[in-house]
Amino acid sequence: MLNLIIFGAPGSGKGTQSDLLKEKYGLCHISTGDVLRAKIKSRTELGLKAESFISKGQLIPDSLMIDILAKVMSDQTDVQGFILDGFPRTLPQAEALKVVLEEKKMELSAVIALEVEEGELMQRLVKRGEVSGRADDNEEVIKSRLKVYHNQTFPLIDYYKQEGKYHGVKGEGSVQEIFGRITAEIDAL
Ligand code: B4P
Repeated sequence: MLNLIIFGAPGSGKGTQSDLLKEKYGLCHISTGDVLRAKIKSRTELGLKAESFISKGQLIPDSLMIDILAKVMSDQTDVQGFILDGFPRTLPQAEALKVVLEEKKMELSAVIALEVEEGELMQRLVKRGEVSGRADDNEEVIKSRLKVYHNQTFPLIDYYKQEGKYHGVKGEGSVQEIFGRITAEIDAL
C-alpha cells in the first residue's frame, strides 16, 4: 500500500500533481481544501465556519480539521493507498494523523515536498485568482496564507525529516518535469 502526503506552500502545485499521481498509482486523493470548499458550497454550518477562516487566509482550527479528515478517511474502503493533499498543516494535525494511521494499521510511505520560491508562488496564485473566483486567491489573502505557512506548516519539514519520511522535490519547471521528479522518488522507495 502506498500512502503519501503531498506537502508544500500554497500554490506549490499539490493539487496539480495529486491529480497525476492518483491516476498513475491508483490512489485515493484526499484534498482537505477541496473537502472544505465542498462544505462551503453546500452552506452547511461547518461550511460557513470554514469559510470565515479560509477567506482570511487562516487555517481551520485543528480540532475541527482532524475530525473531518478522520471521517473522510474512514469513508474510503478498498483503496490501494492514499494521497493526502493539504493535510497535515500543523504539528497537532501530524500527530493526529499518526494515530489515525496506527488505528488503521497503515504506514506512511513518504512525504513528497514541493519546493518553490515565494515569488513564483505568489505569481501562480494571483494568476489562478483571475479565473478561479476563489475568495482566498487575491494578493492580500495570499500574503497571509504564506505567513501562516511559514509559522504553522513549515515546522513539519523537520518533523518528517526526523521520521525519515521527507523527500524534497524541486517544484519549479513544467508540470510533467515535476511529475517525473516525484515518480522517481516514489519508485525508489
Ligand atoms: P488548498 O486547497 O490546499 O490550497 P493551495 O495550498 O493553494 O493549493 P495547491 O498547492 O494544491 O495549489 P495548486 O496545485 O492548485 O487550501 C485552501 C485553504 O483551505 C487553506 O488556505 C486553509 O484555509 C484551508 N485548509 C486546507 N487544508 C487545511 C488543513 N489541513 N488545516 C487547516 N486548514 C486547511 O496550484 C496552484 C496554481 O499553480 C494553479 O493555478 C496551478 O495551475 C498552478 N501550477 C501548478 N503547477 C505549476 C507549474 N509547474 N508551473 C506553473 N504553474 C503551476
